[in-house]
Amino acid sequence: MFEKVLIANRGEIALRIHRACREMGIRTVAVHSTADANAMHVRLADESVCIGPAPARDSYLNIPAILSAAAITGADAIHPGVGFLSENARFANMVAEHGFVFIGPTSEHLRLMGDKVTAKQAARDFGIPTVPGSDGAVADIDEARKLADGIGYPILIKAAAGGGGRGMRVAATEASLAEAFATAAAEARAAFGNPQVYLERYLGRPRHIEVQILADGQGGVVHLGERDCSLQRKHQKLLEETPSPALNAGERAMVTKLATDAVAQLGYCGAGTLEFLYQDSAFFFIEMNTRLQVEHPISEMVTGVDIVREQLRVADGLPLSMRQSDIVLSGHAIECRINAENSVSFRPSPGQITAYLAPGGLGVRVDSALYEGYIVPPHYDSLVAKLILHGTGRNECIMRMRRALEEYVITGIDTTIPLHQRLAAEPDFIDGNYDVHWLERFVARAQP
Ligand code: MV4
Repeated sequence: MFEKVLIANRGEIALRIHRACREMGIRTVAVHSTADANAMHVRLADESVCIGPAPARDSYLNIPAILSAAAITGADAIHPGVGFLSENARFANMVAEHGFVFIGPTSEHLRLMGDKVTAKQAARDFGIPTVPGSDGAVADIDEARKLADGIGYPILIKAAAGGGGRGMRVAATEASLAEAFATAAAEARAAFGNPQVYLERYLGRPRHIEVQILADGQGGVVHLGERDCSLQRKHQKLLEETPSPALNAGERAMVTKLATDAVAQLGYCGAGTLEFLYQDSAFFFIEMNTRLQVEHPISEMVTGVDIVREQLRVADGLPLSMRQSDIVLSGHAIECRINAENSVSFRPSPGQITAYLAPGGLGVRVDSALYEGYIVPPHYDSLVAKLILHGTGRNECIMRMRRALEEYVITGIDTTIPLHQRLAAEPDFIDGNYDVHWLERFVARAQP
């Protein structure tokens, strides 16, 4: 096993990776920007290296600085965490070229899934249903018009390099197709430097269901069930739960089998997530995330599997430490993402934490790098804590969520805790009755 791992990330996820390393006897190297000199991930790591000024492009995205930090500290491997460089194929290549192990899949798999057109093609080749649409990128508006006639309106135009909703436009009828096509392509070019777009039939009220996979590239492939991530605002997830309240056992068995069979055929190695839209009892693959995900703890809570530990093992050439038959999906788990934002206006709320007391007790996990006196910097993602609850059933889990939210003290900044408390009291949420658009309408009701 590796002796020393450099963690190329910050905040709660850097801490999460550090914890897995520590429990495996692996020493850790933290890297940080000047804004994060006093961050918890720096304090807990065995060593730390400042890699640049506050803006992420100068520090957490600064590839030469990160590789230099790995070289001077003698690290064996680099864990990219989530976001930042975690799905960057060029970075994965450079890590290997410099003699370090990239803790993640191969750069070929990163590249294949980074382009949504090739990802969708691969999924179809592996027998996974996808949303009816164009067979790959669409060259121009004339081709788009012809294809759209066959697919049927409403049509959704998506960026090949996209994800996270950027470069996406709906055309309700042919009258709006030309403008939607041009806007999506222009937005894709500006955001990703790649104007390629493709067409899909627009699903009006889907749920976002994703399957957590672990694979060792030696024939070992397991799933850890699905997560329902439909509660999003502006493509930012707010709360995730597993199992999905929308699926029955047959649907769960089907989608997890589709995902594991595809990942086995792909020869994938690492942790991965296949994203599906679910509507009218049908699943449609949309994307694959080739990294650890923010919401991974809920899958850990219902399985007892340490996902980061398995990532480290398979990156070192070891097999997965379990088979599918060893995994029991037990009870229900919910993650509340706590952001440094006002819970009504969603304005960012960086600043100093004046008091901090995290909840505890049975079935409660808190992944956070906050502490009293810490100053939340304004430069990064606003996620400051993940409150993860487990219960024997969904009702118990929601009661525990209410109890833990009530206990949680974070003062000095605004957080999304009050929003989670409103959500926990909302009949539609309690009934599991929501789609990907539900949260936008819910938060609109609270606007002054
Ligand atoms: C869709 C869709 C409806 N129909 N595709 C948004 C982000 C991207 N990753 C996929 N997205 C969607 N794709 C078709 N054919 C609706 C969405 C969508 C969405 C998906 C998941 C979670 C939240 C969402 C919010 C708005 C739209």
